[in-house]
Amino acid sequence: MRFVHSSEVQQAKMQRFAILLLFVALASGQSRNTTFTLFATDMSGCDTGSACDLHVTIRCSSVSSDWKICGETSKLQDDNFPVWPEVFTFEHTEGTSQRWRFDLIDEDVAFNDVIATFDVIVDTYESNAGNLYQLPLPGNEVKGIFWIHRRTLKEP
Ligand SMILES: *[C@@H]1O[C@H](CO)[C@@H](O)[C@H](O)[C@H]1NC(C)=O
Ligand SMILES: [Ca+2]
Ligand SMILES: [Ca+2]
Repeated sequence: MRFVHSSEVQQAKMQRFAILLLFVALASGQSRNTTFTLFATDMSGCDTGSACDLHVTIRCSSVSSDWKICGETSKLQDDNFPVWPEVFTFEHTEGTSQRWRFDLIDEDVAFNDVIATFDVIVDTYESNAGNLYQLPLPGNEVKGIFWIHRRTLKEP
């Protein structure tokens, strides 16, 4: 009968831990910045008798950070094809469950309505080769398409 020396057990544990760390490092890839602007097309149904009055708030979360506000556009009055001027840049690390949540909000006299919420898995967004990411509104009342426009910033 052979007794395993405690330092051998310790060593085996260390090895397992090192392998685990390696997997985490491999699964969560490199960080890089991703830049986009936002627009919407063919909006309708926000108000009776006038066009939509839209702005967007962006919330983000990841495996290491709870939901927080991380961006907001300006408010564009009476515009069913709003093109928000703000340029957003966020750092993305693959494999860290990063999410963006876009709330599309219509301004009203009495109160503002969140007319649509879009959840985007950033890994999925980033693996998409195109420059335009299309998010149709699911609602019956307010219709339209919300777009994320990937931008490439020139190196300085
Ligand atoms: C992303 O941009 C910020 C602000 O310009 C910068 O501090 C950061 O180092 C950049 N991250 C990467 C991974 O390039
Ligand atoms: Ca209006
Ligand atoms: Ca309105």
